[in-house]
Amino acid sequence: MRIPTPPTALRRGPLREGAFPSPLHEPRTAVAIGRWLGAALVVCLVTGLISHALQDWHLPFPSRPVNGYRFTQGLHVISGTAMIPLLGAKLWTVYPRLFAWPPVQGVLHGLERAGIALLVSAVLLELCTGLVNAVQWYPWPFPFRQTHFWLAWIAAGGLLVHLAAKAPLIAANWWRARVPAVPARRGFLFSVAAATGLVTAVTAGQTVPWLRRLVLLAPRRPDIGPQGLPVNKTAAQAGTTTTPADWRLSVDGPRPFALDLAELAALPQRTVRLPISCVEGWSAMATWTGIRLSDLLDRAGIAHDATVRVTSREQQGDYRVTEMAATYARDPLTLLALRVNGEILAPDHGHPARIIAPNRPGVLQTKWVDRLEGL
Ligand SMILES: Nc1nc2c(c(=O)[nH]1)N[C@H]1C(S)=C(S)[C@@H](COP(=O)(O)O)O[C@H]1N2
Ligand SMILES: [Mo]
Repeated sequence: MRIPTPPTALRRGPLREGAFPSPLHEPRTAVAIGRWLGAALVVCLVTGLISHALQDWHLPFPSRPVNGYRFTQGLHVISGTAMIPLLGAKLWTVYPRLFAWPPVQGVLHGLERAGIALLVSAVLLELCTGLVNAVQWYPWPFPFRQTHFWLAWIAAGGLLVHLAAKAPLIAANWWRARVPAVPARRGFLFSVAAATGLVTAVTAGQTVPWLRRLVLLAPRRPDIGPQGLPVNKTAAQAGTTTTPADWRLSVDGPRPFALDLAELAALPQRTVRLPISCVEGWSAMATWTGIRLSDLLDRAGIAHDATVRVTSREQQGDYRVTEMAATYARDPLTLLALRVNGEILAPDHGHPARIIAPNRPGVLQTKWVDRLEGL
């Protein structure tokens, strides 16, 4: 088959013959990197869906294992971060194809190229917004969570179409032994793997304890913050720096009651070890002391299977109210905590009282709680 070339006038820059001399712009390299990228994308998608199911769909997840969300969300941010160098390498490998001639060779080819454009844009946007969110910066006017969610579906759909369109090429290049050797390929793949490993190693310490000493690039160190625990929203940001003298916790149910801090502190206290696992990828274990939520609910006569609404003293903010399914509210480890790591809660950690429950996203661990209601 004669490969069409661009008209003479256009044969310059990336359209000139031999514009891309590297031998690595070839399918076997693309397939090798694509496999890692695809695996990271699947892990990222599944763990992301778990996070959405917990935060937005209120699916009945179990409250154990206590570290479940810490694990899945840690993996989400780790796999997403690893995708950045992998995607860079993959795009570099295939980008000469952008300048293929003619640009569109028919309806199917045109559709395939449009699909790839959609896939690449969705993944790039997803990774950029995810990364920027992980450093707690929201410089755009659209809601992050919904955008991140829908882009993920576009990326997943785009990937399926891409895999289907490229299936024969992928199959032909799957096994190294069946394709011609390219001298620089091993070195290149090794460098890509090393770069990915390095990026992972210097960021994963925000959630993986034994990588903590390597955490150079992660936005947060899990052991730095008041009382040895990072803070997402500070009391100053929430407008809750001082607790009013007449503060009370109200519990609304068939037998409603209200208690001040001294009365709460006089109730039987429990101590639990539970992590805060932030959706932004950091997590940290802490020792919490407070009243079993279940004890407070029982005292108000709230039914065992009731969902519980938790309200914060914070006036505004997306996380001032949470609804907690009975599986969490009735877990013996779920506390209305008054202390952390042996000290009275600092204002930044939710003084005078906050929720701590097992296997929950950090955003649902409401701080500055002043009201509980059975629904
Ligand atoms: N009322 C209220 N509670 C809140 C938040 C908030 O913005 N408002 N942020 C949540 C988030 S995103 C996280 S990760 C945890 C962090 O708890 P910490 O700051 O005590 O570590 O608090 C959660 N509780
Ligand atoms: Mo968070």
